[in-house]
Amino acid sequence: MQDLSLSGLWKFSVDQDPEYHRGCDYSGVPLLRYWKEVVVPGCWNRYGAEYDLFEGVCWFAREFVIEDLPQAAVAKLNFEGVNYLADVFLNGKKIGTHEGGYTPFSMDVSAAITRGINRLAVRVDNRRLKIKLPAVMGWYNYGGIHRGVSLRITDKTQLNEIKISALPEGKGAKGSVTVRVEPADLKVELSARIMDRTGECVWSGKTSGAGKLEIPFDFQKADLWSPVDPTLYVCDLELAADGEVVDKRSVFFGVRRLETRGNQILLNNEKIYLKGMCHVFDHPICGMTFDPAVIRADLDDLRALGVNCMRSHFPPPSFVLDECDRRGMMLWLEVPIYCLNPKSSDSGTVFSDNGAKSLAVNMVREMVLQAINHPSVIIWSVGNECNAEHPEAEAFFRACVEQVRALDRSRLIGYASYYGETGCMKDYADVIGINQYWGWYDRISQLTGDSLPASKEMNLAPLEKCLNEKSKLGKPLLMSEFNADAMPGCLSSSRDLWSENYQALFLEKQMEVFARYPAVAGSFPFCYADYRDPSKHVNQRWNGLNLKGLVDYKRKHKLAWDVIRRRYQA
Ligand code: ADA
Repeated sequence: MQDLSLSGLWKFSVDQDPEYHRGCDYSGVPLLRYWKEVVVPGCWNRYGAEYDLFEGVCWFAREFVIEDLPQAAVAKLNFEGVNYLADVFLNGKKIGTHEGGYTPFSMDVSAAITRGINRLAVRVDNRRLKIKLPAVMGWYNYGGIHRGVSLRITDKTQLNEIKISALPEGKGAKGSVTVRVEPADLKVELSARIMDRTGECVWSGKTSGAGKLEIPFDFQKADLWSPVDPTLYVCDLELAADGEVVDKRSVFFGVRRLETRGNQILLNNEKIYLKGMCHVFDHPICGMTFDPAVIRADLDDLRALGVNCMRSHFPPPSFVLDECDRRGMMLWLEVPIYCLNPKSSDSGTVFSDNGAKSLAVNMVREMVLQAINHPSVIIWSVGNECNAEHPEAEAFFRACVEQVRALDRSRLIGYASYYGETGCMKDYADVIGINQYWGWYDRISQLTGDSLPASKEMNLAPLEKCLNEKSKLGKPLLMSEFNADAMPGCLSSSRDLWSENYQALFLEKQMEVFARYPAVAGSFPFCYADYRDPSKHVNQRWNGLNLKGLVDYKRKHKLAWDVIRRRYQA
């Protein structure tokens, strides 16, 4: 078996006339002399100032050499994230198309791969009119192959969709290992061994069959995964065909149980408060490419704040999931089903469009399959601030929730509602997410940034009313977004709007309110760091960045950082 990273240097060119070049395939020709050399993963907006505002079609191409190719090779190209539409070509053959910018996908290239030099080309299109999800750009529309690329070659068959479910049982654990192998009619043998953190084998088992294979397991003594003690187990898998081992994988997992009881979230039977934080990853140097050094520094800073759960509008790459497993940082993962907002009176909306629905369901599927073995993931969220009250929304969200449940029943389903307008999601979600900005947007004009004379004071009465009402739903309430923008460095002893002082006061007051409602099981200030936000009007205050960060775009702390640290470390 061979694992090849295809991240690194690629050739890159902007397609200045995608219509004229329709049907082009640069994988059939030698590497292109006048193309620029760039690093993948990366966002093209960071490849040079001239690409910063570019939305369109770009081509990426590279060569790789395969010296040893088995007769019956199974070869899979794995992309961790390409924004937005990716057309993949290998050696002059179109392999496939993928839609969606933030979830991984793999393509079978067994029929196109060859011994010796291989030529790979990817056409990436991030034109806004082509983008269906997110429905509007609430974060910057960076283009490119912004996450890693790899190739896996095995002989005859390959391990796929590995799923390890493990729940505490008495003092031990009980669960199963499931895999899918292709081709589905080939008889294979699967063996698995589970090791604890000292490396001692706590269980081993075997099975044989074709297509989907499952081995149940249990072991007598298990250390549970929790933020305080994030114990991991590793499962070593071996797949054999005709008595010969053809594929091997090692998968980390944890043993823990999540459930809700009334308004509470329980982890391993104990009530837990989610000391959360939203994070829309963006950075002046790497854009939305999760640079390992940058995200690790962010996670260190989140730990210093006392944060135990992170929420993002889109799923992060796998190495971040690994990092969170090891650190005990819980995750609220969300697909970019973001701000789908048809009017309630309209019919034939995006919710009833079968293409949009199957795209949404597929994104959910890709998110869950990527993260299914990660104990840090506690919530699968199927969206943010959509019109879930719309009569057509019900079938749409039901399909998303059913997709989650078909793959995983061991985590909680979430949804971040607009000011508590949960619509159909109040029945489908296990936890009720409430995004609200009372005390902020009612006090400013978004167009000019000026204050509105109508509301001179911060008025949190509507927040209290909302919490009173929602507490009656009998489910945990998660304050999934709240904050005020603060211009970095703007200090004001009179706590003027847009100052760091007002933001600090806003968070203090909101948190004070939450503390009085036992149904509030977690709070997620929006957000950790300032980020590029095209939805914000450029005005007297906003400069293209969303300024709700507790740290600025370069990660310098604002005053609010300390407010949250005091609350969360208390
Ligand atoms: C919404 C949205 C966020 C952000 C926020 C804001 O709640 O979910 O992405 O745009 O508003 O800053 O206004």
